[in-house]
Amino acid sequence: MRTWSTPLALSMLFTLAAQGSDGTETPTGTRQVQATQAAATVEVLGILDKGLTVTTVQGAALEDQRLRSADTAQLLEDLPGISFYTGGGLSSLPVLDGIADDRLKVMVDGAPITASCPNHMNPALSTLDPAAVAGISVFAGLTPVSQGGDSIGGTILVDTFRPAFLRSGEGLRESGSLFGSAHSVNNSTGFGFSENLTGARASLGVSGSLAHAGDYKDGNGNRVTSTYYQSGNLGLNLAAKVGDQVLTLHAGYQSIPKQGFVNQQMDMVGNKATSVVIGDRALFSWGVLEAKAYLENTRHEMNIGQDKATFPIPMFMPMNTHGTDLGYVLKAEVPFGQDQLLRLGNELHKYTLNDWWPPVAGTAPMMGPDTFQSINNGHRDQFGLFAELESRWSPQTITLVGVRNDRIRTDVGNVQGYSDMMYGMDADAFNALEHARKDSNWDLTALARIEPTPTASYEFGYARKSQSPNLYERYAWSTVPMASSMINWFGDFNCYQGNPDLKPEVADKLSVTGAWHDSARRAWEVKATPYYTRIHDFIDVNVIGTASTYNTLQFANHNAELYGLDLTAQARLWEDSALGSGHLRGTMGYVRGKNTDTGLSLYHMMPLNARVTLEQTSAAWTNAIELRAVDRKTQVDPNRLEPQTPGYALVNLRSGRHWRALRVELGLTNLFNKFYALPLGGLNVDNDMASGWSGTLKPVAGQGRSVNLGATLKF
Ligand SMILES: [Cu+2]
Repeated sequence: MRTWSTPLALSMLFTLAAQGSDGTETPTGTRQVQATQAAATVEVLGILDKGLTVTTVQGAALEDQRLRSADTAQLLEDLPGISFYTGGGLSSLPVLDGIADDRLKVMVDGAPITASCPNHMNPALSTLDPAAVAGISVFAGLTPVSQGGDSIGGTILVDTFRPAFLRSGEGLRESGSLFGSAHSVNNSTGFGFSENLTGARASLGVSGSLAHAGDYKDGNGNRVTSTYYQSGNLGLNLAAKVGDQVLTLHAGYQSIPKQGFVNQQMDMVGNKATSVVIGDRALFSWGVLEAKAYLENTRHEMNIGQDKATFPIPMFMPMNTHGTDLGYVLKAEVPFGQDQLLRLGNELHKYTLNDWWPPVAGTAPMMGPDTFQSINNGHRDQFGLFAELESRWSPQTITLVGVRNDRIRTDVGNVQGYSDMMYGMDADAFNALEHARKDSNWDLTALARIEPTPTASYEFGYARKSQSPNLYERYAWSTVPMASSMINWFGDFNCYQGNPDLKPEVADKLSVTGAWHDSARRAWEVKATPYYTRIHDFIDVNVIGTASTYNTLQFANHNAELYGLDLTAQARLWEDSALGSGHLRGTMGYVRGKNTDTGLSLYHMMPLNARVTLEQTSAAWTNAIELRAVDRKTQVDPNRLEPQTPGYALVNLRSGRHWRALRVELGLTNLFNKFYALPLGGLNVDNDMASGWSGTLKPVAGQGRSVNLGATLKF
């Protein structure tokens, strides 16, 4: 049997199947032998986790990365095609090849988590600490239907846990880690621990962390208000091996008592998230069956936070959100012979949302005397079915074809505003409408991977992906700016209104990835992914009102196109010399997006950007210098009054040393203390608020120079 040997061939999706066949337990009996053989075939095929466009971050790279930021999404920052809408220090929204936020499918331990906030302050990756992450896989190119569904962008899979077991008779193994980090730019500190007990039949893991930061300073030494945060996380993982099955349980709890949002009028003043995921992976003579069920519960509170409360005209306004994600995922993997693998799946995802804003005494009729119901008893239910066939035609040629249907039903109850006088007309009009909507969305993927020579491989194909609107896009109902300015996950200070007649988005994507390397895949590699996506019924906006510093926008279907190029390259410069070994790595991303109805640029397109890292490693040391360069942002969306941002270049240094189980890292980011504007950071609403709404909205500035210290002790 042949195994793929790309540098990215880091298996994670099939870890459990491998454990069934790697000799930790000697199989006895024919049925078990068949089951292990089936699992082995699943393992060897598996284009999913070994494809050219799948990138996995784990191990040392992950440990390095998490000493740098308390924001879990930032673990992905070195990957090609990735950028971030920034806002809160823990809650940035990833963008993959120009497609952002909840258009990406993000799964934490197999469970999708929906942001439950009209500003998307609590997206999936913000619900756990970076230290809890055991591995991340990113599907950036053509996402297989088994990894997609109700998403037009790529897929990000985060695992906090990979069950492992000892051989019988090896007793019990205890392992764990302690870590701490500190950053001078915002006086942040982070602490965490993990503790694992592993036996032959069961394993147990617990982890916890605390993170705290003040406001950061920009390159001019000015404090960027409302960039502080504080969070606490706890995780529990259990796994048990019962015959040919592995049962898992993951439970997580997170509290974020405060997190400032410099590009929003509101801050997070409380967020509690609890999650439970149970899983069962079973080997049968016919293949592998995986079942997962999850429940995630988020209680979210917004108001103006500690910085905004000190401004001349503090505008207190409590806003509460409660969301739950409940569902299951069933996947069967059935090998046919040695060369074909059929995947069948079914999933159900029931999301519920309530968003209500209590009255503020003395402010009627604007903000009282009643409770404002933004989303009342909202539901978004997804029922998906898929089939996917992976075929190996020769050791050099693999194809994958899949089809998937998702039925999405959305609905909300009737609403009321703070007062009849100001909000009654809108509420009556909305309540008179039929709210329930049903969509039936079809996805298709057809891709091939070929390796014509030992020094080149190509992956190419076509994907059609669909996504229904989120609840705010369909049902945010108020036309009063006081209320519609709160519906905004773009950081652009505009007012947003929903549109119950929105249709699902349908994206057609063509993509090819070419990878060229030396035959041993050690000395060098260059990888390029050009892509083109046409999106039918893309949910963009129409301008329905203008004011001096903002527009009132309504979500509306438009046609759009996106195209771009992701490039990565790496080379070994020297090895085994007195200086250890040296590597040069680089990534570059280019993307353009256009509303083809209006000819305008799509919002928040990351300008051309590149990162080059020279790294020197020896037995104990890792030293690196990194250059990050970002071009001017000139492609902007005038409908959102999006500002241009200047180009910039940053230099970062880091040095790490091991002493047995202790690793210490010292880093210097933004070495020259360069002042720069974040191209996807939105507008600094705080400054405008502090100046009594004088109308000076500027892009949010990035972090100035920071001395960073991190240490990890493993035992
Ligand atoms: Cu919020």
